[in-house]
Amino acid sequence: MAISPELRRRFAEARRVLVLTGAGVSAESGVPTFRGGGNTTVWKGMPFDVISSAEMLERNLPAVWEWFDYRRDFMEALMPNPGHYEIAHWQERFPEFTLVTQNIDGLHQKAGSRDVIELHGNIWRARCVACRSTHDMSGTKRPEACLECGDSLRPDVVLFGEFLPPGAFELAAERAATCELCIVIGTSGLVYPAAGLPEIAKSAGAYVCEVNPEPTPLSGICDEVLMGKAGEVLPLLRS
Ligand code: BV8
Repeated sequence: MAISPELRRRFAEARRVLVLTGAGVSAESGVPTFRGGGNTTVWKGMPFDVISSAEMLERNLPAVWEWFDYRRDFMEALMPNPGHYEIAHWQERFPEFTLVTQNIDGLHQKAGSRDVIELHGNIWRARCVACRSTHDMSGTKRPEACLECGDSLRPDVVLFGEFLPPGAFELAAERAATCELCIVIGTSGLVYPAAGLPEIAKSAGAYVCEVNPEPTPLSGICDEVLMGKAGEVLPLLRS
C-alpha cells in the first residue's frame, strides 16, 4: 500500500484535521457493516433502514428495542482494533483534531478517543421519550422505564427520518469547513447529512483522503484513495 509523498507531507504538517468514520472502521472488531459485499443488513425480513426508522419507533417500539438489544448483546464483548487505536493517537498528534463518527458502537471511546462527535447517537444509552433524560446501559440491564419520570425509554440513537443531535452536525460541518486534512474511513458515503462532510471539506480546500477496501460515491471527490482495511492502512501513516 503506497502512501504518496503528498499525503505524508500533509500528514506531517497539518494542524487542523477532521476524521469521519463509518461501520467499516469497526469491521475488524467484528461489528458487521450494513452494506458489505453488495447485500444490506436485514432483521427479521426488514432492511435495517426500516427497523431503524422513526416510523417503526412510532408503530412498534418493542420491535425496535429487540433489534437494539440483540446488537448490544453481541457488541458487549467486542474490542477496538488497530484502526481505532491509531485514530485515538491522532488526537495527541494534531493540535486541532476532530473525530466525527456515524457509529453507535462506542469503540472509538473504548480505544481512548475523547470528544467524539457521535452523529447518530450511541447504542449504550437509552433516552426518555418524555423528559429526554438519558440512561447509561453499558454493563447493565436496560431499565424498564425512565428512572426520572417513569415514562417509556427509546434507544438514544438517530433513526432514519429523525434529526441528528442538536448542534452535532453543525459543529462537524464547521470543523470540516476549516480543516486542512480530511480523512474518511470505512463509510459507504450513502447516508446524509453525514456523507456531506467530506464535500464541505473539499470545497473549503482541504486535502481529502479515503480509506476503504472498496470504491464509494465519495472516492471521486478525494485527492487520494487508500484501498485497504483501516486496521492495516492507518498504522502505515505513522512516519
Ligand atoms: C435526517 C443509527 C433530517 C441507527 C443510522 C439526502 C439524500 C437522500 C436521503 C436523505 C437525504 N437527507 C436525508 C435523507 C434520508 C436519510 C438517508 O440518508 N437515507 C439514505 C439511506 C439514502 N437520512 C436520514 O434520515 C438522517 N436524518 O436527514 O434528518 C430529516 C428529518 C425528517 C425527514 C427527512 C429528513 C438520519 C440518518 C441516520 C440514521 N441512523 N444509524 C442504527 O445504527 O441502526 S445510519 C447507519 O447507516 C450508520 O450510522 C451509518 O450512517 C449508515 C451505514 O453507513 P456506513 O457506516 O458507511 O456503513 P456501510 O455498511 O454502508 O459501509 C461500510 C463501508 O466500510 C463500505 O464502504 C465498506 O467497503 C467499508 N469497509 C468494510 N470493511 C472495512 C471497510 N473500510 C475500512 N476498513 C475495513 N476493514
